[in-house]
Amino acid sequence: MKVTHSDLTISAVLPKQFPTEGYPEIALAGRSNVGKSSFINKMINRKALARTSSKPGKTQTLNFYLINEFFHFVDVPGYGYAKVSKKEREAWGKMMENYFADRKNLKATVLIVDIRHRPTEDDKMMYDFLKHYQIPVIIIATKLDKIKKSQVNKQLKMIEERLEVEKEDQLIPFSAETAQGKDQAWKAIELFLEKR
Ligand SMILES: Nc1nc2c(ncn2[C@@H]2O[C@H](COP(=O)(O)OP(=O)(O)OP(=O)(O)O)[C@@H](O)[C@H]2O)c(=O)[nH]1
Ligand SMILES: [Mg+2]
Repeated sequence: MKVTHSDLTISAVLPKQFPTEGYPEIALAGRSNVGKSSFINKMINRKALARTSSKPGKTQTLNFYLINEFFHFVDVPGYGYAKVSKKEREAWGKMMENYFADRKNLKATVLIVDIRHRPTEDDKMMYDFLKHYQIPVIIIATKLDKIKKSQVNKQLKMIEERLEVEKEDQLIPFSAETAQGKDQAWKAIELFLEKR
């Protein structure tokens, strides 16, 4: 997809704030600081439309970015950041449940993992949560620029085994630094946007 337009529609917390125009949605999910917002920016050729940070916990709300007046990327706060109170974690869980459990517009979720690391228990829970709600998942193994070429296949296999990735779900190596994997990621996303 050639992106010519991108804009923040709304930062939402409560369901009543979610957009009502009916655009299809592709949501992001992943550990705090893994690179969700960077993924969006690279896909839409914007340096900083989605706010990123080297400190975890940058994204705190559900941010709906309208792309080409055609669909929304929904950036979500990450999980697994240790310095979060029980209360904050509960609020996060409630917000996620509110969105993922019953969102008709949601066509697929891009689950971002770090290609360098074994997916965490939280990653596995997130994947299982999405499968439970029968939400199609595209898994992006990001920060590809941080490992040697010779390591890529081994890491992908490890991730696939750890998450017990189901046959219908794609696993795509990606880098927000070099844009590797960008075309393949767009192809995967477009497939779900056409299913309307
Ligand atoms: N080298 C490299 N760095 C990356 C890549 N993607 C993201 N980063 C860096 O990782 C850090 C976190 O990126 P974000 O996009 O803010 O992560 P996030 O998942 O949105 O984080 P939260 O909003 O806190 O959940 C930033 O310093 C990015 O520059 C990548 O592909 N390669
Ligand atoms: Mg973010």
